[in-house]
Formats: sequence, C-alpha cells, structure tokens
Amino acid sequence: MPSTLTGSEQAAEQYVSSVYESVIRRNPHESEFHQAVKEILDSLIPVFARHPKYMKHGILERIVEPERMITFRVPWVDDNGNVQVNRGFRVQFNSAIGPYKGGLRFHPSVNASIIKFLGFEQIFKNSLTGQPIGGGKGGSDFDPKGKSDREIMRFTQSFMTELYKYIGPDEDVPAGDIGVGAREIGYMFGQYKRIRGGYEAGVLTGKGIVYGGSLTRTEATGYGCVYFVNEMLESRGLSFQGSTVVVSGSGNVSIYAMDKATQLGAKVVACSDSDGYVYDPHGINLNTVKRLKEIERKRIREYVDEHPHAVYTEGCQGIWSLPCDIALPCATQNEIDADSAKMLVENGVKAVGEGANMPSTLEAIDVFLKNRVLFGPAKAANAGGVAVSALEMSQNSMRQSWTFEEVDAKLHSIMKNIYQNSVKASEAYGLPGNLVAGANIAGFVRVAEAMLAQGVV
Ligand code: NDP
Ligand code: 2IT
Repeated sequence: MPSTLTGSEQAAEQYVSSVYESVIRRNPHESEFHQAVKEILDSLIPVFARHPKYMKHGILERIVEPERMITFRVPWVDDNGNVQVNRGFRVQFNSAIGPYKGGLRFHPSVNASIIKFLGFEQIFKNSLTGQPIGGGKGGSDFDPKGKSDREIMRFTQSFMTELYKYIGPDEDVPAGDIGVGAREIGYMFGQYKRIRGGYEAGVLTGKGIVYGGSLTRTEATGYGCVYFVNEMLESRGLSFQGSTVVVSGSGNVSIYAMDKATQLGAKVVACSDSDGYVYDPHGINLNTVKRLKEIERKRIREYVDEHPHAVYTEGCQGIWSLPCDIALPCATQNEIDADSAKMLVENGVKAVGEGANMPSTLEAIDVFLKNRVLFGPAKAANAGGVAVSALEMSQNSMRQSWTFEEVDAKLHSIMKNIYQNSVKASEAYGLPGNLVAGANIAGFVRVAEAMLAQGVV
C-alpha cells in the first residue's frame, strides 16, 4: 500500500522510532517503561512533523532519560528479630516545570521498570494539571501485606533515612501510591522532620489534616476520575445517572471513584482486590468496603459475609466480563488486556476512565478507540490526585488551609480544563475523539516549551 504520510511526517516517524529503539537498547528488560514510552512517542509524531524545532533541540532524547535515578538499600528488623533488606527507588525524571512530584509505591512487584514507567507518565500528567510540578516517582519492593504496624513504622523510617537526602519542598515532593496511604506518609513525615530538624510541611503530600494535609486529597484521584468521565459522557449527552458501573480495586482510588459515581446516581455493582472480585446486584455498600479496607485491612472476599446476596469470584481478571455502561480500572497496570477490552465492548460499555496508571495495554486501548468507546487515559483521568497534592503544597507555602468545598471546586475545574485541553489538542492535530493523543500532546507541549526555554540541561 502506498504511504499516505507527507515528507515531514515520515521524517518525524523515523525520528521517533530511532529514539524508541535507543530507549529499548539502553533500558533492556524494562517492558513497562517501554510501553509507557511507546504510547507517548506514537502520539507525538504529528507534533514533530509540525514543529521540527523539538527534534532539533533533542527534546525527546532528553525527556526519555531520567535526570536522576536513585536506588538504595532499605534494611529493617522484623517482629521476629530477623534482618530484612528491601530495595528503595526514586526516579527524578523531569524538573522543567517544577520540583519533581509523584507518589511512592510499596508493592513486591516494584522494580526499576515500574518506577520509570510511573515517573515518565507523571511528567505529562503533572503538566496537564497546569500546576508547577515536575515528574518523579519512587517506592520499594517491600510488601506491606500482613506486616504489623510496628514493622510498617520501622520500614518506612529506614526508607526515609536514605530518601531524605534527595527530597525537599522545592526539590522533590513524594506522596502515596499503591501500598502507601496516610499511615505510611505520617511515619515518613515524622522521620524526615526528625532528621532535618525543621518543620518543612511541603516535603510530602497526602499528609493527615491535623499536620498540614489538604482536605479532599484522600478523595481527589477517585473524584477527579469521575469528574473527567462525566465530561466525556456529557459530550455524547450521557451521564452517570442510572448507569451501571464496574470499578476494579478497592483501595484509595477505587473507593472514592465508587463514592462519587454513586453520588452522581450510578449503581456500582462490582469491585475487587488482587485475590478476586465481588458482584453486588444491589449496588456495592461503600461503608462495608471502607471499613474492610481502610480500617480492618481485610480482603474483599469478606464483603459477602455481610452481604449474602453478593457473589465473590476468585481471580481479579473476571471483573471485566460483567456487563456495565462505565468501567473504571482503578487497581494496577495492564489489568485490561485486549480480550478484556473486547468483552467490555461486546457487553456494551460506553465509557472507560483510567483511575489506575496504565491499566489498559496498548492493544486494549486500540480496541476501545476503534469501537468509539469514550476513553479517558490515565494521565488525564487520574491527574486529580497529584493536582490536589499541588494544592496541598500551595496551602503549606501560604500556611493556610482551604475548606473541603474550596479544594473540591478547584479539583473539579482542573479536571474540566484537562478534559478541554486534551480535546483541543486532539482536534488541533486531526485526531478528534482520541484523548490518548490529545492528553499526550497537551502534556508534552508545555514541558517541551519549558525545556526549550531553559537550554540544553
Ligand atoms: P491502594 O494500595 O490504595 O489500592 C490498590 C488496589 O489495587 C487494591 O485493591 C489492590 O489489591 C489492587 N491491586 C494492587 N496491585 C494489584 C495487582 N498487581 N493485581 C490486582 N490488583 C491489584 O492504591 P491506590 O488506590 O492509591 O492506587 C491504585 C492505582 O491508582 C495505581 O495504579 C496507582 O498508581 C494509581 N494512582 C493512584 C493515585 C493516588 O492518589 N493514590 C493517583 C493516581 C493514580 P490488594 O490489596 O489485594 O493488593
Ligand atoms: O500516580 C499519581 O499521580 C500518584 N500516585 C499521586 C502523586 C502525588 O504526588 O500526589
């Protein structure tokens, strides 16, 4: 078939594929990082074709290379007196538009590839929020499951005893992610404060309300995701009202996505954890999930003990076989593959909003876009969490705290802006309806302009 690409598009495509090949060569065996890079790079071909200046100044070669990648030993003593050793990570990916900002993940699957994919995504997500925050991410292969509270404290203190050297309110500001919530942030803040000998409230976000946290931060990612999906639905005259929703996961993002979807009149019929999923035809009882997960730290299978009409199924993948109008993947990366995406489409899904980071494989995204499913990509749809983290930093700098309603209103307007900017960018490059491309382009251009202005650094 003859190529329909113009000369400048061909040049851009060649340039992008040569950068992608070098990423694979220089970062072998990092499949998640390759996947995140591929998604962005493919979207940027029309941008380079139209603006060759970004190629000339090596923006892409620089943006795929972290400014700094730190790995460190985290030794700690468990409750049986045994020495345990975990590995800690922090990638400081890009500081063109602000201090590095991004969460910390504690999960046994954490490795350099996972941290780099998350840090890379964070650059563009943070840019989309319109806030002055660069991209970073960190974490450890520590598994918090089954650990006592004292073990969690000893581990997080040891982790911070190394990490503190690299972070600060104007340098790098971590927050939570999988396995890191208010409890872990509290212990890390305490240790940081003790080592530094000063009260630098803005060094971490997701703090407790009594010591500098922001109202609405706990809810922000899940609420923001639903606000974003709501914008997509409205563009086709649809709404959450009366719709059936399936939400994977039962952690922070999932719980508050379920909360807001329910507030907007939807019935959430299923949620999950890494063991399996529950289906409740009456609608998931959120008070039960919150108590089981936020307080008792139990498994989702225990939901059916209190709601006998609900059904628990072992294995988390099967949740995507449930018919629904709206699917919100809020657990982890690559949880929706092409087969799951096809099943969702066959069952009539109208919208997918990614609360988790990179929950859909590249093949699954193709299935959604080809079938004209409204698709809210992670870096746009889940940006509400980090956006409110940036608002927490602002409040800390001003030594003020805003009300829940004030922060929620700002979050809502940020999510609307992200939606509109993504739509505009997709249309400007001839890809209407493709918010994957729109979000990638809008996020990229702001960072690229800042990098151009700041010279080759
Ligand atoms: P939590 O630790 O609070 O919850 C994670 C949930 O996902 C749990 O239900 C967990 O089940 C499930 N899960 C984790 N790993 C897997 C896995 N490998 N397979 C199946 N299920 C899994 O984390 P969050 O809610 O904070 O994070 C969820 C997702 O949202 C992540 O992708 C995160 O990067 C992303 N995100 C988080 C933000 C935030 O503000 N917290 C902001 C933006 C994105 P189990 O308990 O069994 O492990
Ligand atoms: O993936 C994410 O955006 C987060 N885990 C939140 C990061 C933050 O700094 O609030």
